[in-house]
Amino acid sequence: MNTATKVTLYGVALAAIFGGTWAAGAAAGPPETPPPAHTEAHDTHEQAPSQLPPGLSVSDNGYTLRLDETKPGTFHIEGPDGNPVTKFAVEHEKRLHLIAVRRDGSNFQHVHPQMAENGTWTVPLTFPEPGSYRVFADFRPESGPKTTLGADVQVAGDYEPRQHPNSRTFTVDGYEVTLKGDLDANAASTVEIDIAKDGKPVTDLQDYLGAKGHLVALRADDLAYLHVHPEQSGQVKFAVEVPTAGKYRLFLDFKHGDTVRTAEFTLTTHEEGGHGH
Ligand SMILES: [Cu+2]
Repeated sequence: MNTATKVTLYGVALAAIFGGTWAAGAAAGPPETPPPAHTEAHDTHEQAPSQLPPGLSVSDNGYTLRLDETKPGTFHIEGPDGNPVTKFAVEHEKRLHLIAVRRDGSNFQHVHPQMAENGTWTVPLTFPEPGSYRVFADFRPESGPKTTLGADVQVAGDYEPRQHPNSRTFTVDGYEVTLKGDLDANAASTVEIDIAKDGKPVTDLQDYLGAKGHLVALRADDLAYLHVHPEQSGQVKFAVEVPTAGKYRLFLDFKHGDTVRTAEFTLTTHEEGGHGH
């Protein structure tokens, strides 16, 4: 592949990944700057503010995550008018998904808070170990775009960060969970997950959040929260939009025997011409 082709593909991938952001930005931004028909590599620096991956900011698209400092499981989403948002669209069967993970990529939790009429959300959220945690709220207001906001919560005590070497297999409660597929930078990558128990494939997974499992993918260096879509009904298969080369933490929630369990993986993007697998 020559350099010109690479640059073009890079631009196409960026346009595909950030197409939604462009549309939202164009609607809110000055009318004299329409989005370009195609994206050149040299334009990248001009796009930085609106094209960051989701989850890196406490405030985005006019919405702000307001955690109750004394009770991190209590919070509201402040809307563009400064008031708590009370109307949310249902996505993956819930109006809001709350994810908590320590900054070292450990202690992942995915819970579904309840909202009071005034827009205050609550969920029992406990942090099992000291450290700095990232809390993400993933939602779509009825009158706004899909948004993921993140805020930090500090849990006092001696913090011993963990290393997460690359790993494609995880065992939880006797379930052996294996991730297949590679992550490619600047692209939508497909990963598929096999689940076995006692050496036999589990073929009767229950639906969870409208699919055969729910995947959260985070960029290890900054916990950017990637776009992930279930690819096919009936399979544990996902498209993951990977913005940059590097290491990623992936967390799969799956349901079997009426219990939701989480498997976690660490992948580094596939290097062209490398020895990834
Ligand atoms: Cu959820």
